[in-house]
Amino acid sequence: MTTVQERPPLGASEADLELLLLIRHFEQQLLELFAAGELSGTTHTCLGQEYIPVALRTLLRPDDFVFSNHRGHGHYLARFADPAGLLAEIMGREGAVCNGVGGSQHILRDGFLSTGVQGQSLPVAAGVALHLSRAEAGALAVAHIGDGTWGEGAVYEALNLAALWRLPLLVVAEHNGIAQSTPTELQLAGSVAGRAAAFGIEHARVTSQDLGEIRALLEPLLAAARSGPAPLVVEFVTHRLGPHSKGDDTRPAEVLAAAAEHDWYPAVQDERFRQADERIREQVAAVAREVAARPRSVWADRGCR
Ligand SMILES: Cc1ncc(C[n+]2csc(CCOP(=O)(O)OP(=O)(O)O)c2C)c(N)n1
Repeated sequence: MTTVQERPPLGASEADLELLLLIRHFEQQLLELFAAGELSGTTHTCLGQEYIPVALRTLLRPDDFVFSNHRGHGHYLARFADPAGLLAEIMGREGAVCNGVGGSQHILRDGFLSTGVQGQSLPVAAGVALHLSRAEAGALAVAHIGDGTWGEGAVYEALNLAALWRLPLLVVAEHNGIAQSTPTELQLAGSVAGRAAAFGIEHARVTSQDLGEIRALLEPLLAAARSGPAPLVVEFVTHRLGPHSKGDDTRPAEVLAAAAEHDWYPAVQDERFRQADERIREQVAAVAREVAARPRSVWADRGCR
C-alpha cells in the first residue's frame, strides 16, 4: 500500500495550496449543507479532481474562455476565487453569480460558461474558438468534459471542425474512470487518445498530480495550440473520490478505497498545509454561515455578473 510519505510532493506554491484547499472545503461544505437539508436540487463535487483546474490556473490567460460542466465548482473557483458568489448561486441567495437561476451547474460570468448537458459545450466552444482565432490571437477556448461525455455525438462534430478549421480549442478530458454509475470500460470503445488521433488532433495524457510536472508538460503544448492555432486534447487520468452527485455512489468498497489511494490531500500533510487547511476550512464555514443568512435572490432579468 502506498503510504503518505512515499507519495510525491505536489509542487504546490502557496497560492496553489490555498486554491486546492478552498475547492476541497467548498465541496465538503456543500455535501454537509445537503445532508443538513439546507440545499435543494443536486450538485456534483470534484473531490479528488481539484488539482486539475489548479494546475491549469497558471497556464490559462484572462482572455481564454472556459467552458465547464456539471462538475464545475473547481473550474469556477480557479477562475474567480469567489466562494461566496458561487455558494449564493447554489443556495439562491443575494449576491448569486446568476441571480440563483443557474444553480450548481449553469453559470455565466466573464468568459466562463458551464452546462449540465453532457457534450453541449463542445460545439459552442468550437464556435468561440473560431471567434477567438479571428479576434483575439493566441486565446484558447477551453472545454472540460468527463470520460462518459465521449459518448455524445456533438463531441465529434466539434472535433471535426476544430481540426479542419485549426481552431484554438483545448479539450480537457477529466478521465475518472466512471460516468455516473457506468465504468468507462463498459461504455468507451478504444481510447480518448485514439479518438483524438482519428481527427489528427494532438493528445497528451497526464497521470501525475504534481502541479509542477503537469505544467512543465503542458506549457509547450498549450503554447503550440495558441500559436498554431490548433486543437489539443489533454486527458487527465484522475479519480472521483465522492459520489456522482450527493449520495449515489454505486462502487464497491474496494474500488472506493483504490480511488482514495490517489487522493492528493493526505500527500501534502506538512506544517504549511496543516495551518492553511484549518484556516481555509473555517473560512469556507464562515462563508456558508454568512451566505445562508442573506435574503433569497430574486429571479429578475438582470443578466449575470
Ligand atoms: C445529454 C445528457 N445526458 C445525460 C445526462 C445525465 N448525466 C449527468 S452527468 C452524467 C455522467 C457524466 O459522466 P462523465 O462525462 O464521465 O463525467 P463525470 O460525472 O465522471 O465527471 C450523466 C449521464 C446529462 N446531464 N446530459
